[in-house]
Amino acid sequence: MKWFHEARFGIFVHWGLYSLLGRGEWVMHVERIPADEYAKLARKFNPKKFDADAWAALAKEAGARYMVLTTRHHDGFCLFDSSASDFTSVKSSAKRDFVAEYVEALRRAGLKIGFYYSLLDWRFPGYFDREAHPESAKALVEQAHAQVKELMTNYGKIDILWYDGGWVPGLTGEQIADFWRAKELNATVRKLQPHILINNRSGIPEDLDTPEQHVTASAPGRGWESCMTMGDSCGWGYVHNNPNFKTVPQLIQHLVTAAAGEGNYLLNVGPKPDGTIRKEEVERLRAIGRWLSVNCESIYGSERCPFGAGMLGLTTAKGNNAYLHVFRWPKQGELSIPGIKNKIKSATVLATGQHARIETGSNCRTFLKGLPKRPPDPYDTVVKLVLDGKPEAC
Ligand code: FHN
Repeated sequence: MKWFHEARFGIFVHWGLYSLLGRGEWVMHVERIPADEYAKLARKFNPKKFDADAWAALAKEAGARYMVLTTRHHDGFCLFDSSASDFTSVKSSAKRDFVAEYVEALRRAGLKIGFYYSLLDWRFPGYFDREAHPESAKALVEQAHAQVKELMTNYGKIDILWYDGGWVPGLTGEQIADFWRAKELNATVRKLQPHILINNRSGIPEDLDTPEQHVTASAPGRGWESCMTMGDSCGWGYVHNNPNFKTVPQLIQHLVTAAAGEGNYLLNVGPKPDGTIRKEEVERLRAIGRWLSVNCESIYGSERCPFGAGMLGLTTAKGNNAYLHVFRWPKQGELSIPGIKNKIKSATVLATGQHARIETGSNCRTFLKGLPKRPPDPYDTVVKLVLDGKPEAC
């Protein structure tokens, strides 16, 4: 978990046949497109502009430390070579193993590598009705085991296995893990990839909780990662007209909220059918990267801080340092922070290097004065407090 806690920020990528239709990754199921009709999309999926090095470069520019790519989503189409399926990007018009290209590019860029894998596959009637199609249900589980083993064997060192689609109609709790034979499968995964992190979506808690579209911390000591779309929550995959992109301040506040809870933020992009990433997503990732380039010490490897930032924002900590994340810069540039027990040795605005004058008041209040009236950073001004020891609250 050490690298994961240090990383704090990853990029989720939802890309596949559904990208061609531009209405999100659930289009086959929601629009009731018959599997054989949907499969014809594979003849048109030939993304000449796909460039995994460009994806990796954008992730680095954003300040992300890892990526998670949909190797196969619920529609069953694999972006990798599989002996367990003919419905793959290698055996259709693209004739490319995009997962292999993705892995090699991330290694060149020094990014950690995550594989998203959907256990369910809508093409199997046995998924929807196990009693009526027992052989199909069995074949579905066999496909999952075979393909996860391929992903864990054929692409070198993989850092995260991001299961999804583990839910099964009519089953709950342990029944789900039993249906997928998840215990057996994950034991094989860990034998093939001893250091790997596995999320909680195969029916077993494993290493990581995965709150989705919200940032909610797990208990101290438990790994967790919030995943989120930039646009509407229905569209992890490319949605052509997506009117609802989150603003940069919103995205940075989600990242800070995750870091404040000792968790990670996995922010999603949905590349276009040609493999390029749309400008709305590129612009936001670059803006986050510019902010992180100045303030990254307050995010990477962050720890929970026992005191907050009052009405102004949130706090993160690291060792004897606390970081005030001021989303709402006060009118006179004077920060009132309740609850700091420590003696503060210095208070410095990371964006400008400016030092604040430190005064203490009644009721365990700290006042930071002498700072500009206008916020030094438009999104989140970070004030670094060097303390006389580990942060303590009063
Ligand atoms: O059904 C999927 C959805 O398409 C998307 O992949 C998200 C990402 O976490 N997971 C499932 C919904 O919870």
